[in-house]
Amino acid sequence: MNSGRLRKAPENFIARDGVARVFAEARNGRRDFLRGAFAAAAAGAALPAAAQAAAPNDGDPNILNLPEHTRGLGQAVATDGYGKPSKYERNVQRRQSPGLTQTTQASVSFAPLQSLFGIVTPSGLHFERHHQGWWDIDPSKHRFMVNGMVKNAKVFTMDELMRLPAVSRFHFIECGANTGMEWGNVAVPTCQYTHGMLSCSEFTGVPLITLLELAGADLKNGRFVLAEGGDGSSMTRTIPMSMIRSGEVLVAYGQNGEMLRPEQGYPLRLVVPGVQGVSWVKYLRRVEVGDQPYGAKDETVHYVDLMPDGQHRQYTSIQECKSVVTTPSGGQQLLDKGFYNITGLAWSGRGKVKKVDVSVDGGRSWRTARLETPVLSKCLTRFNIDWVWDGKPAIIQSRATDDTGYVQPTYRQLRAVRGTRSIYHNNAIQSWLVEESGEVKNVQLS
Ligand SMILES: Nc1nc2c(c(=O)[nH]1)N[C@H]1C(S)=C(S)[C@@H](COP(=O)(O)O)O[C@H]1N2
Ligand SMILES: [Mo]
Repeated sequence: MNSGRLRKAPENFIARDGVARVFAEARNGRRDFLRGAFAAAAAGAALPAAAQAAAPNDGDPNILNLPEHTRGLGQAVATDGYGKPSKYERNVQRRQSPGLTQTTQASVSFAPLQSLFGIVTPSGLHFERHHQGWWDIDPSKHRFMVNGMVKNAKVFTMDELMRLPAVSRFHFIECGANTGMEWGNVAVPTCQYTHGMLSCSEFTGVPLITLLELAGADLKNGRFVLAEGGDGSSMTRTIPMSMIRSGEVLVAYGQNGEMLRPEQGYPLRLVVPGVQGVSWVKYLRRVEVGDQPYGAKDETVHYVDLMPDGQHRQYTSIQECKSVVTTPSGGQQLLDKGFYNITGLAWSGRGKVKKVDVSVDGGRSWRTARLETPVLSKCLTRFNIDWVWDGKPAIIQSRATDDTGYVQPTYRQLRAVRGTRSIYHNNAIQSWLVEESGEVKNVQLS
């Protein structure tokens, strides 16, 4: 059943035995397979819903005992004009960390990375970071202004913007504070909370350079652009013209095939590939061309890194190469020893992911994971690697390398440069401890 994948597997596919054993169990009959796979769960607690539903009718010759969904009429089309996930997936939610912030408006919700496949974050599960709450702004009233060092300051309506040549690109967005709590210690139990200020979408919009050219911007002396949001947070950030000139920076209205979600800045947001989330200004209403960095509050007081010598590092906007194993990860429970697919995400703000190595012995030995396509620049990359768990304690880690040759650091390496007092820009290797009981926990190796 999975033979296509097996045939394509590279030479270092060491887990063939594990796969074969699992599939042999499956051939012995579905009940036996389920009984084996869920033995641990059955011993302690109730069988998972899927196992319960599948088991009773399996092999039963009495047609009347077939499940309802094979005999009756299903739901009508468009029962729900905008579809929702299965009710059995209700647990897959973005979540806030109680006590992390004092209000729910100036706060954050984390994406459930452990439950997602591939590289695209479903829009309803995109992490949120609002400094002053979110808005659902009437697009017919929204305006976007270009001013500063330009010949003709311009104000665009949404209709005008959407007539212009558009591009669609896949990019990750990561808050600079993602994994921030781990600087101090092992603060939180799951990868949703350690790494969930991370999402990836296909964004559609107009390259900012097009709009600057339409306004006759001074692209020679105007070396910086200030981007300003329309919410109450006075969110303004400086974007270097060099990034904009490359055509990468977008004034975006589309996300995963539809308009942006209100939480993500509807109807307009800046997309600044590779740069920390705070520069992706939402509810974007204005850009101003200038000849020096603006030193806005979110560039001088916040989003700076306190270095070991007591000085603050500023304008360190690019999210360095990083990765995390999303399964098995903290809070999950392995049911039995045997075959597991280790999977995770890797990304770099400087380009493409070139390689991901995975260790199951706390970094003593490494194997190279398979990168799933597409592998895109400044985008999440999915990796997978086979593992046969022998039932003994294991420490699972991933280490990404990007196409500049930069290798994701250990905590020891990161702290040697950055000290211990940072909040932002933690891209260290994450460790998950698998205990003999199968319980997976967040641990930090020094
Ligand atoms: N206007 C505005 N833009 C904003 C913010 C905000 O509060 N207001 N938060 C910023 C921060 S800190 C981050 S990490 C990202 C989060 O984007 P998201 O909510 O779409 O995940 O938006 C950025 N842009
Ligand atoms: Mo952020």
